[in-house]
Amino acid sequence: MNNLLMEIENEVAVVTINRPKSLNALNSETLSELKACFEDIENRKDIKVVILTGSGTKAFVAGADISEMVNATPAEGRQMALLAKDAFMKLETMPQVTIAAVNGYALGGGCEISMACDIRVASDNAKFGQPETGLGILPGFGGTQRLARLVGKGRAKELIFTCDQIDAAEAYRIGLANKVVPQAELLDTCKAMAAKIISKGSYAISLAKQAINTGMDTDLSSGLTLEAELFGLSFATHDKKEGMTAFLEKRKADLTDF
Ligand code: DAK
Repeated sequence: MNNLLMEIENEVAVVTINRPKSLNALNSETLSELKACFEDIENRKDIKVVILTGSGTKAFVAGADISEMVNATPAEGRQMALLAKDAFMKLETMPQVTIAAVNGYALGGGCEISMACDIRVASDNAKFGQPETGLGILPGFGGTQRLARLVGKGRAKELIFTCDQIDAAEAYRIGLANKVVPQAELLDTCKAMAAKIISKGSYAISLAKQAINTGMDTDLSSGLTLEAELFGLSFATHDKKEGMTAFLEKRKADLTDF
């Protein structure tokens, strides 16, 4: 991989987009590597949480690579769109929990890839924004859909129509960031959150993720039906038996399913 770094420790994979000279902008090669990386991770049992971040202290991801897009043909644009769609969908639907460690600018495709993660933790210097309409395009990596779902239609429209950048505190206030921490504490905060998540039932978490993701895209009744099905499935697991038995026996549960 030319543009990604991956470190695995304690069942946590830290995936770093590593193009600091262009503020980690997403070119086709990086999108292709992200797709392959996420396909690999989704089938691994030794990784339970993925932390996605950008290299350096200035940017998480400053968007799609404008220098590549400027002269791209429609066919190349289409190819890029398909790559990104596959990579972002994998990120969103993989059974592992995904945390975006937003360590600086998260603009355009950068904001969009952070929104395909389950949780966003921002450093205090982070800036979020969707500047696409200023470039004559609209957000094309899911921004119109995921931003509206996360912060509501009115705020999403304001951000997309004005191209305003918002700081980490404002992102937290509107529900785009789950937490804001000093930059020096960003990765440790994400790792601590990952450890807490890993101590719970990983299979149950993957079912809950599926219920939330699918349920948000459907009506309440269908979402509740899906929840009931997945709830039933969790009763077939070792973790359900162990978790409840451990509670009754007043001991710590040994949860192992994934
Ligand atoms: N692409 C390519 N290079 C970039 C870049 C980007 N998005 N962002 C920054 N860089 C490069 C700069 O060109 C500069 O390179 P050199 O001049 O040093 O060679 C280097 O990174 C440092 O950037 P600056 O010198 O500009 O640094 P500043 O501190 O002055 O400004 C900034 C930082 C983040 C405010 C500024 O760099 C900036 O505004 N960057 C562009 C942000 C942006 O507009 N991003 C959105 C891109 S549009 C698609 C779907 C979706 C998309 C595309 C296609 N399909 C369906 C096919 C998504 C589009 C977008 O994301």
